Amino acid sequence: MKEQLHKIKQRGLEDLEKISNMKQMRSFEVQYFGRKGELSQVMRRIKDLPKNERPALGKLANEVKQALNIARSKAEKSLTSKQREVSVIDLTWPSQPHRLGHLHPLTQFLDKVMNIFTSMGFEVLEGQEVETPEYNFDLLNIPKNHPSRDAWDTFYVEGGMLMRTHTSPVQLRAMKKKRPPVRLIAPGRVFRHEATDAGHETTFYQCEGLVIDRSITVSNLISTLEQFLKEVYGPKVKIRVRPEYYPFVEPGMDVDMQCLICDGQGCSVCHQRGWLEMLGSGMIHPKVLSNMNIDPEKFSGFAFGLGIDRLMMLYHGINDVRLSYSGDLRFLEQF
Ligand code: FA5
Repeated sequence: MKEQLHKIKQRGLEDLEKISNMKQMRSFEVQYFGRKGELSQVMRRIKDLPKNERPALGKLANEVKQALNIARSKAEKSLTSKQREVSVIDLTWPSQPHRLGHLHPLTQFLDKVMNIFTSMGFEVLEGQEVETPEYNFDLLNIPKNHPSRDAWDTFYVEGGMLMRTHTSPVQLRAMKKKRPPVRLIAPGRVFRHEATDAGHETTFYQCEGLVIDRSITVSNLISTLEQFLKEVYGPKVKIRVRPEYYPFVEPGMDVDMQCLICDGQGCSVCHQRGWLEMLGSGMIHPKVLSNMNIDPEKFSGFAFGLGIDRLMMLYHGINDVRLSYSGDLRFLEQF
């Protein structure tokens, strides 16, 4: 057995010198150290030897094992990293399954909104996210030092430009090229410098609506919005219209919807009111019509700004607007 152990050691050291990749290294390990490996088999037989021979042979077997192990790890280190790579990459191994993404719930909801309005004869326009103060405020009848500029504080960027606080500037931009009659919507992102909570974000989506023609009245405005909300939430949806001040409309009004998260009982999303403001709207102010080079004596119109995030929240029963922008897959994968 002593001789056998010496032979195993010698052959093992010779075999190690021939090894040129990790695959060979793994078979070497199995051949010598594996459960059925040569060395293990010899070591298992030591217990059957006469008692007085066991210590010396046990010691020798351990020395052989240790020597082979040290030589093995040296040989493994000296294998180049390239050889290692080749040995561990198995090109026939099946690849990881691909996870398919899908449209964000806000994008899906915006598609729904656009489908409803286009079916009502509206066209869809896109506006710019970086605006001039003139279009975001002045031409909308919000001159410098007007207190409502405070309510729409925003982020200013280089060159005196700002991140638009609402989609309303698109009304003016669209009317630079168009003449009445017009019926259009302009969805897009808007930005505000404000504290966030379950119902408020600093970046969110609005969808502007604009209709200008002869003899347009408040009842056209209310019926259009009511029709839209019923298309989205079903005929039983409860809405209320209340007067609101916006400098660019006269009269101005907000449309609230009964909070579907708490069924009107009051929750953190609706600030315990049971109602949630979904959009601002009104009849376009004659001054703004004039800024569009439209004669307010001949034409009238209405405009609205839908809060897409809140409409989407109520549609899906989501209780925090910030989830939409969290990038959390546990949230996104539900849609
Ligand atoms: C406006 O932005 C007006 N431009 C709307 C308008 C258009 C009025 C045309 C008249 C005519 P307001 O600041 O209220 O209004 O915002 C409109 C809607 O955006 C709100 O009803 C609400 O649904 C949503 N909204 C407002 N602030 C936030 C916010 N911080 N986070 C999420 N949604 C918001």
